[in-house]
Amino acid sequence: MVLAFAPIFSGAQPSYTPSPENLAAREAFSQDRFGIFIHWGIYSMIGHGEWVMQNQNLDYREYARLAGGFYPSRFDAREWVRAVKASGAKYITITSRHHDGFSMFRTKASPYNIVDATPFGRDVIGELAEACREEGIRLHFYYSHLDWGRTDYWPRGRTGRGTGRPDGGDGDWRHYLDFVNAQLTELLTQYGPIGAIWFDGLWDMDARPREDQPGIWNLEEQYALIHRLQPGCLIGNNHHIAPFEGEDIQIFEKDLPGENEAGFSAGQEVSRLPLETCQTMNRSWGYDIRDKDYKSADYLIRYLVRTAAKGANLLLNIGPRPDGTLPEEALERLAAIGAWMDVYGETIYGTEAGLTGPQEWGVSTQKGDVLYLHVLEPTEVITFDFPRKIRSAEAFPDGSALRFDQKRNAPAHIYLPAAPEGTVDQVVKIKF
Ligand code: FHN
Repeated sequence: MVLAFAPIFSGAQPSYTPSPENLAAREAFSQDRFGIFIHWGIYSMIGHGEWVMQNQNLDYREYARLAGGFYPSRFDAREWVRAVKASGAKYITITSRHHDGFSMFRTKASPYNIVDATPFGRDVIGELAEACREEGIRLHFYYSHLDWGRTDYWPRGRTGRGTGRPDGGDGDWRHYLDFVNAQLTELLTQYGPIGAIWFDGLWDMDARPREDQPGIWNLEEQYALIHRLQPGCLIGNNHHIAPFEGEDIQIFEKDLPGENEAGFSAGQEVSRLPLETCQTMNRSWGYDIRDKDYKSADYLIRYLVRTAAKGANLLLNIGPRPDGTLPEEALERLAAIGAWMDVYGETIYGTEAGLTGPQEWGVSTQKGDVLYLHVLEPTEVITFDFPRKIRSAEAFPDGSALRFDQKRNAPAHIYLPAAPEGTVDQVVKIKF
């Protein structure tokens, strides 16, 4: 039996006008420039990433038995938050529920959750919320629209077809949407102010036209609910297409805005909303015991710089182990990025894309009448077109004056001292 989706609403929040709280939250979000993504769930026990249920066609009833053995004995929310804070990141986005359908938080909407279904019995999201509050780190929730284990998630999308759910499910899509609303309500009433809800999985139904998507997923009601419960809570949706009405930020997966290297961003123009790029530290989102292919700290710092130069935030992912620890490789990278941000944070936080677009030698960020040139490819002279008169150029952070010339209708040149061996990013600060 294949049931059609009952038409619920025609579009996402019609003619949405963001509230003053929401506009202030957007501004604060854009100032942050750097956040940490955490993909954690019972799949971490298998150690083959968060898609293991789909990739290995695991039966949903058998998979659910994992919960009975989930006991992350070394989980310490404060340790996580301190490591994140030391990296210079300003917020954490954690998977409250991923596609496997297991809720990592206290919920009355389903017994399949960390408090009721595991011997651990602790609300890790609640503990994280408290630690974030203590340390001044904002908390965002990832929330999967799609579900590979619920029988009311029917008709099925293009994934999760091999998890053994009965054909036809129970055919009650409205029931599923009510469950989603109930969980969103819990997430926004149990844990204090939440910076953002980060949806994912809408692409599961991408065989259906774009204009049908808000109706299928009930976005109008969901978005209105979120904004009613917490007007300052930002809504982002990793649907890989242009934002729908009611969304407050635009997300790019493994791509800098305007680029499409990963292949997820083909259908999305860069909007005027605050932007965020999410990226993995190794190749995986959820913990994969086989994956030691970590990007170097230098690479990640440069990626953060490139993201800021696009006027976007970087959301850098970590997949904690089943015992609740963060892999050492991740901790080392957090520390290295933090050491760099301690010195260079001024050139990243609160900046926007620089007037000078990407060049062969690097990129630029800007704050008011200050431009930061980030030289990522060593060179002796940087050449760039700049529409404003340069008043001064100095090396950052030491402040030593740099020789420059700028003639009318000709590119400007800045003459650089040799960068010490191992310089990740040679920064020039220009006032104009
Ligand atoms: O399927 C997910 C994936 O597991 C992960 O959560 C990423 C993060 O951006 N998003 C989805 C793929 O688009």
